[in-house]
Amino acid sequence: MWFMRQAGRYQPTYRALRQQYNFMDLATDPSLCVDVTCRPVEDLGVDAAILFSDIMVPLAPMGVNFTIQESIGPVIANPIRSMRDVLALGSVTPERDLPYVLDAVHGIVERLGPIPLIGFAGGPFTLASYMIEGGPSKNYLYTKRMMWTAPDVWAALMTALVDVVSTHLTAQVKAGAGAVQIFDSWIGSLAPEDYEQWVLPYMAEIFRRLAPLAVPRIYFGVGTGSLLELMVSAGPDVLGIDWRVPLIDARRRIGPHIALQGNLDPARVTAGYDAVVGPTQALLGSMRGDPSYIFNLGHGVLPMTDALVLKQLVDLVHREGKRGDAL
Ligand code: 1CP
Repeated sequence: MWFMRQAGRYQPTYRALRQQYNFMDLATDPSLCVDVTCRPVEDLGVDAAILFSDIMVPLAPMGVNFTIQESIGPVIANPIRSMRDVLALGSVTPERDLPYVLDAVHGIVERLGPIPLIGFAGGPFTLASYMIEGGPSKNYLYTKRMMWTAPDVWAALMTALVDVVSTHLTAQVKAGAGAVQIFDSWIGSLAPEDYEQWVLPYMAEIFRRLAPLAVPRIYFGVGTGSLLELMVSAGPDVLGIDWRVPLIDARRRIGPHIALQGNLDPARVTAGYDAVVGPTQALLGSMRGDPSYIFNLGHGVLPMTDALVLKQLVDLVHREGKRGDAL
């Protein structure tokens, strides 16, 4: 078990650090990054770390000019809207352009010993949506309009992103990450036929390129109830889903040959431990004897979460897991 966003604002220690440093300071200073990544593992007792970074970080050396703004997220000064914009993007060599990420991976792996580190990147659709919209979006209008009305620009952008995502993840694994997760958080905004035509071929190419690394490849998105089978056909080893689909239904739909990850509603954890126990036991019970299952929330830990309740949840899952030992 581990939590998406297990390092973040719900931690008093993280909030204190953010008084002194902005987000990118933390992500680009290897010793701070090691500390922020390892803290939740040491405090909560989860079974894996996830690199403290952001999906936008590898886009900086391409020339994407962004800031991470408080309670908004990434905001981009020069949104990508034309072929000229796409052609102006640089390529990324992680060892040259993102040395701080790889230094942090080395430091984390050394500090954590046997506990695995999960490296990550954004999915090309989700990255493209920030690049094209210029920030978080509700309807993804510029993104969808590019897909439908400028397919050559879309293909050029997605092809460039396939390269960045694949090389960035490969470099993280070579530096010591033991698994990777692709956060394609916003693909749930797409109709299945649009996902299949405009996103799936690029995702399949990424998973093909990562296969020789022989580490588990996790694929996660939000609101993906109508996309599960298509996501599996992209070729991941693990499918991460949110709380809107019961895991047991997902298992029936995707068959036994892929691991599942999820999916307690993160809002539950903000409602106190009493609101967490029953649903967690039910979730674990539904997955008892499952061929391959990783406990997580259905999306990231929310900032208003009580760190103590999260710790109690970790202990509960570990206790129940031992009791069910087939878990
Ligand atoms: O100032 C702050 O402290 C900002 C909050 C914050 C944090 C803690 C942002 C801004 N990013 C992060 C870290 C982060 N981002 C991690 C750390 C590792 C961990 O999980 O512990 C990860 C994996 C991400 C990945 C990320 N960034 C995603 C995919 C995961 C998801 O939540 O769906 C997305 C969509 C982003 C964009 C982003 N960065 C930050 C915010 C607030 C957002 C979301 C904005 C939006 O709603 O569109």
